[in-house]
Amino acid sequence: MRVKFILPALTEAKSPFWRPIKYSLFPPLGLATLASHLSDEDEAELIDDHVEALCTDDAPDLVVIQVYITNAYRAYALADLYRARGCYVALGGLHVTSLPEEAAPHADTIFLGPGDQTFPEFLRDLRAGMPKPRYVSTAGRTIEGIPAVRRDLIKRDRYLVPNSIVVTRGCPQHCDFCYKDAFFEGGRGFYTQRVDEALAEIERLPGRHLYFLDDHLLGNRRFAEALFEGMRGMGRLFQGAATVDSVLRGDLIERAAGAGLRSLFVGFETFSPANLRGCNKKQNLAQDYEAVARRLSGLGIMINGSFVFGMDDDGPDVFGRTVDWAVRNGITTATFHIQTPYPGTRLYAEMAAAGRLTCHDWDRYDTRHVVYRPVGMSPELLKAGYDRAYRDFYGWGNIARGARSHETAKHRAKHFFYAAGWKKFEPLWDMAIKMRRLGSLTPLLEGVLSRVTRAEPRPETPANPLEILASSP
Ligand code: B12
Repeated sequence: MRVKFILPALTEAKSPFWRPIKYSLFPPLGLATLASHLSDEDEAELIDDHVEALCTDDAPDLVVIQVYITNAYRAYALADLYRARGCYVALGGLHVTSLPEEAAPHADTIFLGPGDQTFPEFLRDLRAGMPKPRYVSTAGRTIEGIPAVRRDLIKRDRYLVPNSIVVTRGCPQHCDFCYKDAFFEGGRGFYTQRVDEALAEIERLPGRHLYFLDDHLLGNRRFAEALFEGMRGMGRLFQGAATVDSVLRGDLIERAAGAGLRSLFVGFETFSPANLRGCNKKQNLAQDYEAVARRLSGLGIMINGSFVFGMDDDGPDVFGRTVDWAVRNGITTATFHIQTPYPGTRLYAEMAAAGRLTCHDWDRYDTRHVVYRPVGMSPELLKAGYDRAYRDFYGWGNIARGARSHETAKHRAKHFFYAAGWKKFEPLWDMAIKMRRLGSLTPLLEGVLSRVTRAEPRPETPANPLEILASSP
């Protein structure tokens, strides 16, 4: 069977929101995971529309498309095109799970929830000539013992961070704005790989740097402890994501640092207790955010802080206060979001019931646009404040001020290099991406990087310095 896996891009590359550096960060791990269920006789191709030309004049037997909210329209158009040509089309992913009735007319089969059990079941049914129109992931969900990700299908040289990896699914928390509860409905909402399998997957990855894309890498203490224990001495440097409370609790974060954690994505989201209660982000309530920043800085771990603007307790002063706090506390890279109610979430249901949704164009549900009526300010003010927050945070003065907040010269240098490297040299990355030469800047940066991270390249494969610049999805 000839199978084509497609990750459609959000819009045409000419869109004003197109940032090559952002969309060349990570390969489509979800699709490469599904591809592992094919048999040796099958011919598989994996196309990532963000980083390569998508040719549509072929006619594979099966087309598998991953649908996010912002690529939904393009995904549906591609699905229609292939179905008109007689190909069997399967659609799945977050947006299909949120809005199955919207997706169904564009597919022969749709999938709700993670595909680790349902996709192999579908393949068996398809080969037997009896595929169902809908597969729903429910009981028996696990990633223990699933086959190794088909990394051979990933074109590594197209990505800044080809070594992305996921060793868990979901998250133990239940924030109202998150897609997770709907996606994992009817079964387990947080589960892990087996530690030995996760370590084997890490061993298979060349180079030195890893990026864990898990929603909450510290979410299961026992698993994380064993993982970090196993990683000690592997000589890896890695990035991941975790919650504020997990950074402050016990010594897990020290163990992570000992295993090579160098940068952490932390969901601070808001300083307002009313906002935190409003969105059910209980794990952040009454936590000392400054202590989180101090603890991580003390361990030499850079912070990619996530902040959301436009919750109901936010007024026009929220932007300045947030940027000021982030700079003062040495946050290296900041990801600001305009609150976005994704379909399927409790936030969406509440906004819809209150008649506050002002836009149903999914292209604009990208956390850069205001798609609802805010309470504490006008939509225009919210958008302008969000844009200003990015400009101010990444101004040269604030990059230098943030760097100075760290105690050691090494951390100050790392901070400056990462923050400036991510935002100030974007045209340089864009040029390298355009020339499909992401490795071409290696010699230039290698010296600088080895100074700031003391990274000795692993003997068998040289480290790619660009990988560790990409600390801010
Ligand atoms: C890496 C990543 C990116 C990367 C690229 C994505 C990529 N190459 O896959 C980049 C940086 C480009 C990115 C950008 C954006 N992202 Co993003 N991203 C992620 C992240 C962190 C990891 C994705 C991943 O690899 N997961 C691990 C794999 C194993 O899981 P998976 O991809 O979901 O695949 C499984 C299932 O979904 C299912 N499945 C998926 N497709 C299909 C298809 C079929 C047929 C079947 C059977 C099953 C199936 O089976 C897979 C195996 O279980 C997720 C958070 C997360 N933890 O998932 C956010 C996430 C997907 N991103 C999100 C958002 C909002 C965005 C942006 C809009 C942000 C922005 N402001 O620009 C953009 C737009 C992306 C786009 N193209 O439309 C949201 C999506 C919310 C939603 N409801 O759609 C998420 C969930 C983050 C969040 N917590 O809100 N992102």
